[in-house]
Amino acid sequence: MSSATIRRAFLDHVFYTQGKLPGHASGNDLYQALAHTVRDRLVQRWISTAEAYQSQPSRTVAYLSAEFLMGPHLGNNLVNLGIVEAVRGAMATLNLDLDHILAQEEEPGLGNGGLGRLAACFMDSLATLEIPALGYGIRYEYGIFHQSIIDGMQVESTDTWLRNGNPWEIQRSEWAVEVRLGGHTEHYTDDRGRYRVRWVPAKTVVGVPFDSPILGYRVNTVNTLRLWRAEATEAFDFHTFNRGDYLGAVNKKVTSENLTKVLYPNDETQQGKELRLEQQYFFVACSLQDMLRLLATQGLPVTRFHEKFTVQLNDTHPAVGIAELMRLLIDDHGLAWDEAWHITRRAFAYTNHTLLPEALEQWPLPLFQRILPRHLEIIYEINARFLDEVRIRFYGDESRLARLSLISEHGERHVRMAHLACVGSHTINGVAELHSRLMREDVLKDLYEMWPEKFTSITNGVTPRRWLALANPRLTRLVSEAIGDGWIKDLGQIRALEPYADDPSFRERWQAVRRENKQDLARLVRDATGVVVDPNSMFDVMVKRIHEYKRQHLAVLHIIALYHRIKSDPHADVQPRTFLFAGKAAPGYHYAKLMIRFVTSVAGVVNRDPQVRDRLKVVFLPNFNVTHGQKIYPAADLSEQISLAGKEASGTGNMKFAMNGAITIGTMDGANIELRDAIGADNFFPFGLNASEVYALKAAGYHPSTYYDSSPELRAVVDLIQHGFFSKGDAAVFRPLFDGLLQHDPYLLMADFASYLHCQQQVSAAYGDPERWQRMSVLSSARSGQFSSDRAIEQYCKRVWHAQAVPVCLLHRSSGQVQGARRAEADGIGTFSERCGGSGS
Ligand code: 26W
Repeated sequence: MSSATIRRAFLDHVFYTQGKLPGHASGNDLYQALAHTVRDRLVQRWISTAEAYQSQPSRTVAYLSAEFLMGPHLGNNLVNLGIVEAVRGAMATLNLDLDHILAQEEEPGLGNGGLGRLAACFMDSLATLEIPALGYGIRYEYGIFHQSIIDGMQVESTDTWLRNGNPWEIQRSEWAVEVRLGGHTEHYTDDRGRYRVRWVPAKTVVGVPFDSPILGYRVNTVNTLRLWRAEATEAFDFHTFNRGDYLGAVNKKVTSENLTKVLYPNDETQQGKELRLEQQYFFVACSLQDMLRLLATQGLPVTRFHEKFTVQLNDTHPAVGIAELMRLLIDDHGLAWDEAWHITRRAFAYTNHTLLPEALEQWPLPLFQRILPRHLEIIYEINARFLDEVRIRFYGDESRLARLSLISEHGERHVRMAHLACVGSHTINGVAELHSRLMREDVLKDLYEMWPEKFTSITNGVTPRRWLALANPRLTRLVSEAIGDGWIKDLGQIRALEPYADDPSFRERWQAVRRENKQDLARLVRDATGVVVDPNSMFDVMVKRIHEYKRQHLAVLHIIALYHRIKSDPHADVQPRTFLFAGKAAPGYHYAKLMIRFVTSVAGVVNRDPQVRDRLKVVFLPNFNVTHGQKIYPAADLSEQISLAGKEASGTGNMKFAMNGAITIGTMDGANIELRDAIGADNFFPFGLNASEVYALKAAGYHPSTYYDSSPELRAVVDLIQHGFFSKGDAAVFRPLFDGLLQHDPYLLMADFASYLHCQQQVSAAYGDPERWQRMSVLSSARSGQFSSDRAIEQYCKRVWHAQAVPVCLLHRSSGQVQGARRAEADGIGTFSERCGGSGS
């Protein structure tokens, strides 16, 4: 693909697609034109992939997720096509800057945080590993809210990511499906004397699929991300319409379309909101119908559903799919219960992403009954049969029955979605070793004892394409010059970098790269916040959703302690640091919003104080998203992973930082433990109580005030806050914060404070020795290979999905090869992929 071809195609799109002369093209016109140019280069691969999958019987992974936090597509597609430099050159001949054009893309922020971003990394790895896969989700019209900081506080506004159109999607109206909601069921006996159920819904909505291409790295595979949008049915209530109530009828249409209007911005707190259950059921019902359609196009009967599809539940959000598949098989396809259950249990697998009790989904029975009356009957039946099994296995253990039931009877009755997910799945996994163990020993203990063989652990991973090759081109160049570029597809190879840690000239180049990255970030910070930060200072970074268990406020206590040291002794030995925070708080999570205000208030004082401001800077960068992450991870010196042990299921930011050469300070939580083991204890700063110590301390009775009483430094810090030092003398502002800390402190900040400060002291000492720090930094990247999402996907393929690669061979539109391939197959001349061989040309 030559620079001249790209240039020609681009200019054509400026003219024919955007309808502009190049001289009049806006930033968005240029972006749209380039996006279309690149999309055109994907189409042939996309169609070839569909043909390859269609023409052979391989298993397809259906990844069901209420969230896909994809981030911008254009740059990633350039990386995966291997044409970044060609395109940069083509743009340069037109006096255009590629980076400027890339920056025009509105990122699809269709996720809250870790879970949605994991789904995106998995889509990249599935395509790169040439695994037949479909991502199924919701096409939210408004993604995660936009965050601004006004007077130090979070202010939300809507994310209108679709306002300029989305060049990456193709609407597939011909595959629209109907989804029923509400109403009641009727029971009858059919003409063959069988007991049947008819669901009479209160309303019907239409699901329209929008497909986006997901290209693998340097392969022909282009998988599909299929997101559903809700629309009103065609005959949307013509009764009302005929009665002359046109506006009433239109209003019903609006109501249907509300279903996919907005992403719920809660991360880890479940509220029993009707619309959310409707969203979950809607996209799952659409997706299962779509799979049944695909099965039919291959001429396969529904009884072979589980052979063709392996359905992964990304947390419990799509778990209602288990009841929906049962309903489809029994009510629509006339299968007997046992046969339907056999198929369902072999099709589904469930990933748990959280141990926090407040995040475990439970739906109030009346609400579930109102929206999904037939599904509730099916869940009752699943439960009755399941509890019969439990009765036999655990004879006489009545309390176990209550604990295991799919229906909780504490207070108002609820449907427990995690129990449904476990009962209906063949495999259940946690997302890091510790998390999987705590899952077995705590939240899902009874289910584990029922079926220990179903449980496994697959540690999360992140894609090195987006998080290194795209986000950190300078480091990518340096690494590839040293060890070749095989690591981009096989991150284990990055270990070959290890010896370079001892090479002074390499370390110098390493440091130069990191310095330039820091300068870039400093510019971004200045433009976004007006704060000028010094790239020579240590960039100490904490970016993630704001949550008490993640303990951003513990990092702030450290900052206050350093501030106090300098104020008490201007000659105190304090390593210059820039503290960078970013992350969104759920709009209804007041305590988290107060934590943001705490960061910005401390920033206000520290950054203004002439005695301190050249040594400490504190910044809260608004609106953390994938785009910002791509600038932040490559520029961080220190990665803060300081959740209370036992609370963070895995974390994935920790991996992005480590790959990019940041050093981690972290608790023994989630994947931090495996990260420390991989990178080596010498190159990692662990602190704090571990999960069993946390458990023991809480069991023994935790008294946070004893730490306050016995530590003068902690007392000084807390007193400054209490006296309103960071809130212009208004002691009331942060009272909820420190009252909580001194009285209950559920996340044990007081207990971990001393250890954290001590560890930070060691971090400072290490940073003060640049040779040591750069060596650690190189080793951090070199030993991060196992945290590639490719490794995670390989494990899912082997242990959970039993899915194999299907290399894709390019079909040529003009040569009639498409029909040719189909005919050859019908004639029994081998399979399409066999004839193509290899990974195509
Ligand atoms: C129902 C409300 C709700 C919404 C989202 C509950 C739970 C969630 C997600 C499961 C929260 C989430 O994103 N969890 C994160 O998943 C990541 C990917 O596995 C992990 O790395 C993080 O540790 C975990 O917090």
